[in-house]
Amino acid sequence: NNGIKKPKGYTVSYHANPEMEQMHFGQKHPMKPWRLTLTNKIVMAYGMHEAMDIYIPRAASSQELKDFHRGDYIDFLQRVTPSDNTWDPDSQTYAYNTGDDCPIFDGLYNYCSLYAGASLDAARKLTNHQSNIAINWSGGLHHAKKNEASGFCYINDIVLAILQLLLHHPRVLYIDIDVHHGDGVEQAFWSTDRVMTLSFHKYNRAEFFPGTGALDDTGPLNNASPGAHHSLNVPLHDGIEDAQYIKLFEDVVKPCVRQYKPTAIVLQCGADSLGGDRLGCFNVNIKAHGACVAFVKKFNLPLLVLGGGGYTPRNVAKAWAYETSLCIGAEVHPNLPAHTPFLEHFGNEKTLFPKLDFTRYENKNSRVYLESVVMGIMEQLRYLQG
Ligand code: TV1
Ligand code: CA
Ligand code: ZN
Repeated sequence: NNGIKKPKGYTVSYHANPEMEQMHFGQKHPMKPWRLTLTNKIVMAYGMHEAMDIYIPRAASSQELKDFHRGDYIDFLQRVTPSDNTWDPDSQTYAYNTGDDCPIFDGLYNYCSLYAGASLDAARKLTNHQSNIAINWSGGLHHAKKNEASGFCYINDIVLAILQLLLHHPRVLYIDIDVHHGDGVEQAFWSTDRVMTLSFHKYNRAEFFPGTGALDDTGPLNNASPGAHHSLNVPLHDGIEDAQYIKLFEDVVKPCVRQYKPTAIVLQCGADSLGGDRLGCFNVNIKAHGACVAFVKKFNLPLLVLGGGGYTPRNVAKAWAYETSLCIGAEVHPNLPAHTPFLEHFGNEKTLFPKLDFTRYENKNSRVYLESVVMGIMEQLRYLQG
């Protein structure tokens, strides 16, 4: 043991099923489920498992998946195999938007029901008070829609988990720091005031997936709809840096919590917002990404912590392991323990806080621009509780 103790006064649960980690989207596909193996190895090497309740979650049932998704879509995921030709000549797409981004691979349904089961179990640990912070790094797949796959996501485990929380909680705040817009979650709760969605993301309508999430997309335009002003978006340009990102996050999240008064928070920690990510374009370090988790933790509300994107596996694993340590409030040594398996996957770089590659994206976020974004958010918040 590395002297990591159970946190005082609260419980952290960690939901991880190793069966998921073996799955393959395909050789060249950026989504690598084995980044979860790397994450868990670091967590264990530090001895963090001693400080948490560890659960190997069950798969979600098809009935549970249908609480959000349409029945025929779930039936399709359940029976489709890689050799089926699902090409639809009428729409010129594969069925239910499967294809390059969302391939049909061996074990797909098992993969989907496992990450969804983990998020459901995690949410239920929170609602039955067995846990104060519940972590599922295999979840956070925010693009999946009611009846189609999108952006590497098939089942929206976040929506399913929030629906669980809503059985016990009047208001849930959803925060998304993945570099992509959390469109699937936003869309699912667009018309309700019981969930506030808040996504930070790179925004470029024509050039960056999924192209939604402008500052003025804040809910139904009809002010009579309860959902009006309850979808918040923080659109960003390339290259945002640590100090800017942390300040922006705090300047936006704090008033959201003060105005909306959530009784539970769901935090999607997509690690593609880190510098040097294969698909991302920000210049955020692991410590700054973690600072967002630490800030949200301070509200002392039931907290569901989820993964999401993250395409440079060695950095994803370090970020999520570090964020696990923040959740349990443990100080960990800034070098990985010597006995960490797979050190070769970390380029033999033992530091938990490697120098990331910031050469690819120049910072295009001016101080004035970020101030205008904060003002835009504040303007939306003024509409709440009149
Ligand atoms: C197969 C092989 C698929 C190599 C996909 C990058 C690949 C991408 C691949 C890729 C890739 C995207 C689009 C274009 C929609 C398409 C988990 C019509 C090198 C949460 C999802 C990004 C992000 C989807 C998911 C995006 C998440 N970027 N190589 N695909 N079109 N898709 O732009 O938010 O992180 O890139
Ligand atoms: Ca986001
Ligand atoms: Zn992403």
